[in-house]
Amino acid sequence: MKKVYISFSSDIIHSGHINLINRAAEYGEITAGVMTNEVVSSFDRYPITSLEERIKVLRNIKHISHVVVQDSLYYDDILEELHPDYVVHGDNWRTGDLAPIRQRLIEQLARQGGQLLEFPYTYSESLTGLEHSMQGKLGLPDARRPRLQRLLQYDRPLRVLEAHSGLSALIVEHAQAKKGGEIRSFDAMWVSSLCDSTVKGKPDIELVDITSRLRTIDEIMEVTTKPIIFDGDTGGLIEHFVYTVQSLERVGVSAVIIEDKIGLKKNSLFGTEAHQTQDDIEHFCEKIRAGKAAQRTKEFMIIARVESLILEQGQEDALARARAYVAAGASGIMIHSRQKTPDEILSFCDAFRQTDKTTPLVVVPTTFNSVREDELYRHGVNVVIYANHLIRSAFPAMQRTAQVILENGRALEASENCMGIGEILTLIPEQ
Ligand code: SPV
Ligand code: MG
Repeated sequence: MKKVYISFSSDIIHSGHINLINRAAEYGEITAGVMTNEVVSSFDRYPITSLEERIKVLRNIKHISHVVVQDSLYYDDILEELHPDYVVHGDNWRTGDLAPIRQRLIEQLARQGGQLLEFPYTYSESLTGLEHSMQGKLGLPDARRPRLQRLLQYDRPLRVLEAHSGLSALIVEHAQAKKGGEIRSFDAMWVSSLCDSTVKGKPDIELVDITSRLRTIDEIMEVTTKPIIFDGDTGGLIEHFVYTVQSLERVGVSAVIIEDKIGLKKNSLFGTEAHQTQDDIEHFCEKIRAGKAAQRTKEFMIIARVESLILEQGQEDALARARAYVAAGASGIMIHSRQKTPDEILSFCDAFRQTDKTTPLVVVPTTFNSVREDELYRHGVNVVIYANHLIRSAFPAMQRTAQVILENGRALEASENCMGIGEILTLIPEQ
């Protein structure tokens, strides 16, 4: 009996797949591969159903004899292990993002003495509608909120970029880069207090109130599906924070990060140049405990942000605080620094990981921006937040355009910096 391999990324098994399976069955015994959520979401939407459910569905399809997990976009490992005579695929991947994967598969099959069989891919109008509605569901609060916890299971650090409006959030949602055979995208969005204040022309001092911050979140939620991490500043009064937690959960935010400062908060990147007071450990632990007790969903995360390095209190203080906050129930620790090199962050992470292997660690490499995600991951970091880069890149572009119009008394010279009218009109398609 010849061996046939087909890999599945979709969580909707439709008649097109069944046609493919029936044709493949004419060539031999079928092993079906199920791509992990991590692999699927690197080039398609995040699956609505779990890996386990998708395995179960495939196991129960006539003609499928075995089901295996495919944990890479590439077929290399699976081919080494299975040595199939045939790999079957729809013919819809000859161009586009998956074309390099197809090419590498063909080369490896040639070396192993196998063959790629491509059959016409059939996809009906009604399936397009179903796909659209699945995409919409991913953005609903109950589907969005738990996803951050699931993404934290990935064997890589999560990449998070700031969003301060619907439009900037769409950029985070859709940005993609192909690098070294990998398709990269952002995993989640950071609703930064700095950016949410700056875009409103206000300083980052907890002046923009929670009602306004929730409006920003709502704008973002309306047009995107990726999980949201909310910058909760100090969390405010404990008596207020418990309400904030519930409001954030209700709208579908996945995590809030609160920093251990008290009184008038200033942005951390001022460091000791601005007067800032660190909260005492016990009071901040009480805030964490109150927030955890108030939350209504099990997946919502309250991440405690340690400001000891910012306020030059040293690593031992940072470690003592981080451990106390975890003991108080914090779902993760964010450690912040304004050094130009990542040394103090890496040193903290190494020391923290000696006694705590599991609590998620979050960093914000704004000043120490030469460090790469993989180096941070090697030191135990789970989430890397690019906290202010969209607003910092948008502002100089807008400023330059205003200047050029003034200098020339007309807009012609500014046009080269601007998107075309046709493009802006169709940038946001109607539903
Ligand atoms: C923010 O983005 O608002 C932050 C990160 O809190 S930082 O500006 O570095 O303090
Ligand atoms: Mg902030």
